[in-house]
Amino acid sequence: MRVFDFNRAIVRTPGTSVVHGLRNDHSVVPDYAGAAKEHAAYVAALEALGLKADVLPALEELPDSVFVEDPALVFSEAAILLRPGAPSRLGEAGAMREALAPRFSRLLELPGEGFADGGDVLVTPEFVFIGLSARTNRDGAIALQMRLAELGRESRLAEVPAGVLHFKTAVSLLDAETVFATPAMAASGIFADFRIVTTPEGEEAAANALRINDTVLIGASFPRTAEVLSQHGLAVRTLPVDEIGKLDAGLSCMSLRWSEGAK
Ligand code: CIR
Repeated sequence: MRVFDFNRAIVRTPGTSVVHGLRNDHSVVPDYAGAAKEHAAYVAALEALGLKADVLPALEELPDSVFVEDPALVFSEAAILLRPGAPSRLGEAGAMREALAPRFSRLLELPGEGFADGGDVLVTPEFVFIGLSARTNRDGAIALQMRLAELGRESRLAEVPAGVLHFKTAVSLLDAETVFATPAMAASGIFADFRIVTTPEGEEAAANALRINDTVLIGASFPRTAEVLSQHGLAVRTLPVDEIGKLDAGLSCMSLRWSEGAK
């Protein structure tokens, strides 16, 4: 099985409170109807790619809870409940525990009191990168390394470039040996063992692409990215991300993905 082969997903419907989600730039205001439409298109795309997507109900009291990638990390064999690094998102872990318990026979928790967001975790075939960011601190990252080791998974810590929310804001996996990264991430040296495709100028936000099975999902506002990735022989599918982009989010953030029944 390849690390980007999936047949299951968990997503959560955005509440109307999503417009109050955390964001860096308060000069732009996300639109609820638009965000809901983008989310619906995203779920339809996952289903079209062959995933069974379980849609959890909206949680109005947790504005960022649509970004289900952050409070947990899931694999075929187990799920790990994380501890989101933003105070307003802490409650998402408890809600996610309820969703994961019936779906995973092995559910691990992050020991200690450190913080770790799933957006800072990039799974590659050989090991798992854990980005140190404003959301994932060293204690949380080391605690996550312990849990990953219990699952027989090696991991490496890496600094997230300054001003970048999550590790995966700036990089995604295109295939087993290739990443798609912003120039800053590409220059960091973290991906010295990988082939790097760099985001076209002005399309740095496209770095949060999402490889699912034989397709790469990218934001529809990144035409040059579509061209570049198609030239690399990848099947590209575009999705609207303007509203969720205003919430500093991208395509990976809106689902937890795994391959049920895989060895
Ligand atoms: C936040 O700031 O936490 C949300 N507004 C966006 C989370 C994006 N999640 C991700 O990149 N995994």
